[in-house]
Amino acid sequence: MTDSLAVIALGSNLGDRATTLDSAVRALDALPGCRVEAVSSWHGTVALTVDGLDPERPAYLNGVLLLRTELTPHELLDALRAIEQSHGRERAERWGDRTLDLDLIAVDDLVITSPELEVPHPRAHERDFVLAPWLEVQPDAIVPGRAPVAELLAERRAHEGRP
Ligand code: A4P
Ligand code: MG
Repeated sequence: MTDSLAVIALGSNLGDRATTLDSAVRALDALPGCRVEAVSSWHGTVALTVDGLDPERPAYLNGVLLLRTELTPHELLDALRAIEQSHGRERAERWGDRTLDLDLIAVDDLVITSPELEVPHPRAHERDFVLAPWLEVQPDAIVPGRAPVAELLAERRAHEGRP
């Protein structure tokens, strides 16, 4: 059986965030045919809402992990949804506060466009809270169809005038 390397982004801004993220890592490693290969550090980030960055909202902890998997991307998406549910995730508003968000960022160099799954994740390339931890675990990563993660992050930082 061939396996794939999936890039998964984790986020939490409610409850005991680090405990939740650590528990999600264990749940992903316990999935059939899956093994966690690398986990970034947890980055504290300002909440991005549909109206922009909002420091008044509870701050997020974000991270990225690499998962070696025998599951198909759709099977993996279903598994991510189940793990979110088992960690108390409730869907209220789009980009609202959440105990756990698991997004499938990339799977090898696949490009998937289906109603329920888009890979690479359509907003990953413009989000520091995905790119920075991703770079940590995979310094030579490329967003399929776009550019190297290091380049995207450097461009964003140059633009914002940050170091
Ligand atoms: N879906 C399609 N493609 C994917 C994919 N590659 N990975 C569909 C995961 N899901 C994918 O997602 C909505 C639907 O997208 C799913 O049913 C799935 O079929 P959701 O998790 O139910 O809802 P959501 O997360 O609120 O929406 P969305 O648009 O995925 O939000 P994002 O883009 O994930 O953003 N601020 C900070 N600082 N840190 C964060 O982590 N996260 C968000 C959520 C907003 N602000 C944030 C953060
Ligand atoms: Mg999501």
